[in-house]
Parts: sequence; C-alpha cells; structure tokens
Amino acid sequence: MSAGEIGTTVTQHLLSQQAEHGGATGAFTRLINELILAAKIINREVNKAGLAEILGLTGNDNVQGEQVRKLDDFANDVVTRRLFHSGHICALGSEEEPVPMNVPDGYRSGNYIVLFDPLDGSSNIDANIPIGTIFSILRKRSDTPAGKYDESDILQPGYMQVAAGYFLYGSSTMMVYTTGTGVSGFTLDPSIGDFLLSHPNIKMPSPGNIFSANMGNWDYWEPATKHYLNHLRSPMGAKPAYSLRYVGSLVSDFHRTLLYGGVFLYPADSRDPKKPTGKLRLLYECAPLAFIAEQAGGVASTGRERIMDIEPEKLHQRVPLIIGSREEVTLAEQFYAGRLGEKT
Ligand code: P6P
Repeated sequence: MSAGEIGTTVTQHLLSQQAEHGGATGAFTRLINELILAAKIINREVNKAGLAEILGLTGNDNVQGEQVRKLDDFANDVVTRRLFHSGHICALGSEEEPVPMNVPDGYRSGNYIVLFDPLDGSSNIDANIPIGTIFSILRKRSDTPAGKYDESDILQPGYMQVAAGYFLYGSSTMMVYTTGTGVSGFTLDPSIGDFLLSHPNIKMPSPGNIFSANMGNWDYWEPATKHYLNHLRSPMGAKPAYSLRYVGSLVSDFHRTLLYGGVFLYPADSRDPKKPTGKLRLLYECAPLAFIAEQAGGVASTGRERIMDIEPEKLHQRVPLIIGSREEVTLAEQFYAGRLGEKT
C-alpha cells in the first residue's frame, strides 16, 4: 500500500452506506461515531486495566445481582454519555441499569434507542481474557413527545433492529456491525487511532467443526441439549467429531463462531432457579448477535424459536441461545423438536 494509503476507515464505510440511503440525515452516522469514540475510550482503559487501580470491585451490585467491577461502571458511563451527546437518542437501555434511561435535560433528543451491554464478559477482566461491548439500535415507534419514550420503543423484536454490532477488546480491538446489508469487520490501527476495514462481507462457514458450551452445566441441561451435544462430540455421531472451544466471554465465543463456523450455545439450565431460561439477555446480547449471525448466513434460535422473532416482555429478559452455522443450528432444532434423539 503506497504512502498515505490506509484502506477504508469505518467512517468512510458509514458515509458510503449513508449515501446509499437517499433520505439519510446523518443522524445514524453521528450516533455510530459516538459509539466508536466510546469504544476507543473503553479500549484504552481495558488495555491498562492490569496497571491501574481501576481493577477490583466497586462493591455495588448491578440489576443482575452481579458484583460490578469498576470497568463495567466506567464502560457504562462512557457509552451512556457519548450516546446522549450525539443528540439523536430518545432512550437507552443498559445491562448495568435497572430501567431505561431518559434523555437528560439540556440534551437534544432524537429517534433512536440503543440497548447495550457495556462490557460483556467482565468477570474475565482480571485474567486478561478478551471482553466486549454489544449494541442494538432501534428506531422509536411510539408517538410520545420528542425526547420521551414508552415501553413499546424498548421492547421491540429483533427483526425491528436498524443496526447491531459489537466491539471486541482482544489481541486486537475490532468492531463488527451490520445495518441489514451484510456484516463488516474493522480492526483498530492504534498508530492512527482509527478502525480500518479488515473483514468485508463476513460469511459464516457452514458446516463448522467447533461447538462452544459450558459443559460444566451438563447435569442441569434438558435431554435434547445433551443428545445434541453427544451427537456433535461422539465419533458415532457427527463426522468427524467436533472440537470444544469455550472462552466464557460471549463476544469472544461468538466472534470465533462467526469467523470459523460451528455453534455456540447457552441453553436453558436448571442450575439457577432464578434463570430458568438461560443466562444471556435477549435485547442487548442475543438479538444483536442474532442479527449479525443471520446477515452472515447463520442462524440464531432458542432451539425452538427464531431469536429475532421473540416479542420481548422485559428489558432484562433472558432466553436460551443457540447461534452459529446454518447446518449446526438447524440440526439442534431437530433435537429440540424431538425429531432426533438419543441414538442419533
Ligand atoms: P458461564 C459473561 O459473564 C457472560 O455473561 C457471557 O459473556 C458468557 O458467554 C457467559 O456469561 C458465560 O457464562 O456460566 O459459562 O460462566
């Protein structure tokens, strides 16, 4: 590449997409750019987390009853401030906040809702395991006054998403997103401080040869889950038998599945009576990753229902998630429908 040539920046990519939408006002581009700025700020702190006193616990619990690490708090605050600063938000929903957030007084408001997990996988922070920020972008659909929202604006099924994506703070920092016309991946070049297009038009290989699940939950899973995984891992089942990879950080496990194919699953389990439908949240984890998976040619299901079709009932609703290559997820659905069983 000749001097001065750096490839396509994410902003150039956004502007070219904006140009293709005749009626685009630039509001969406502005909003995404604020998310990108938030990610760069979070990335800076994540990269030095091992050095700064920012590690450790705030001593507070979030709505999930999970001890909140300082970086979670910091990431939540950065994303919230930057998005309200965009002037195009009417409400925000965060894993770290019990209820949706209104536009603060003094800020311009707009017609977008962003639901996000500011720092997913945060329990891995101390072990330097890759973690991420996940976001889902919806358009206001109620006729409430400017800057106001009602529940129908927040509780929208996944197929209503305008865009979805994640930032992965790992060996390199990446941004992966879709607006419904394919999936693009960008890698942060720290020397220029910008995300450059590194993975154009991502397609999920199918079939893959990796399955990803927390096998420690084995005794708490329903029979269909066990029969499906036995099929994948036994030489008498899938040919050749699959490998198991499990990071325990959703964005990492999903990103590998997106690029290499295979299946990630966090099914319902009976380990925690308070979480009978699994651990992952529909609106700001499963639905945005489902949008990306489908745009990359994959499938995202509860095992019995398309994730993107679920009509949400609560902001922090949890659902089972089986997401990955078309072949593996549709096979899983056969097991959950009882059409395949123990000896398959
Ligand atoms: P388990 C991280 O805490 C998280 O929310 C996701 O990032 C990850 O996929 C899941 O929990 C891991 O849960 O029960 O396997 O530790």
